[in-house]
Amino acid sequence: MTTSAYSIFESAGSGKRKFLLPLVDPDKTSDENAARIGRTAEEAGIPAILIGGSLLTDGHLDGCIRAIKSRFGGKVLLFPGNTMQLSSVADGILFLSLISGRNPELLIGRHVVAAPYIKNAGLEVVPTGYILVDGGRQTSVSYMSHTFPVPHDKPDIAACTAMAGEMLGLRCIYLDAGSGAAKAVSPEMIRRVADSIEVPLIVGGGIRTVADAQAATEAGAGLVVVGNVLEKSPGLLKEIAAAIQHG
Ligand code: 1GP
Repeated sequence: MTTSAYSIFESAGSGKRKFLLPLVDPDKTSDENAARIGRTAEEAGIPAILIGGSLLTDGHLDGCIRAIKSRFGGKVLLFPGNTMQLSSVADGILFLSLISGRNPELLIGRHVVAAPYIKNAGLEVVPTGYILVDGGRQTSVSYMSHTFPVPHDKPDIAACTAMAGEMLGLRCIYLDAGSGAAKAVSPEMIRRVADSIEVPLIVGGGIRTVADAQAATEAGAGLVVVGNVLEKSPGLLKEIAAAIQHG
């Protein structure tokens, strides 16, 4: 039986394993670079790669996924910025509900539009409570979604939001300071959220170094997402994976 993406997340949720999830933005990544990231991730023992971005300007999503999969045997999961970013070539999707916001379109509206495509494509669905956290500057997500992030120094708000998401049946929580955040989600907030929920916790946004990734996992993140910095320093992928993926 093939492993589901969620079972990978669950093993991280139980605290036994920690994983790096590289994030590939199809708009910024050539096929050649996507294949290279796939090969490096394969060599580093990474179980899944996320793919998505705020915008998709060149329709290159399917090709980018195929390029990753040409060298990578793990899961390629959609992390869609909008309903234009769906692809049956992927293995699954983080079905994101933006629970830190109060924009009904991103809590349920776009999901209604996307649901039949996702079902027909046979994608594995991972219902994900997405919590946007202030990372020190306005992010594309905040602008595009018309939502305010949770203040950086309000871990209680993040924890209560995560608890409510779990109670609503969401199967993982993603704390995101947004791509290129000036400051990553604080260890204090990660700890407070991790202590408040049972489901796997993903943390990303502004993680640039091995130390940043370790700080996130030590505070309770099971899965750490790194995007931007891998475009400039591809070697970091293996370094971060080696530092956090043990056990
Ligand atoms: C953004 O969490 C991801 O949604 C990754 O952020 O690009 O800053 O690593 P970075």
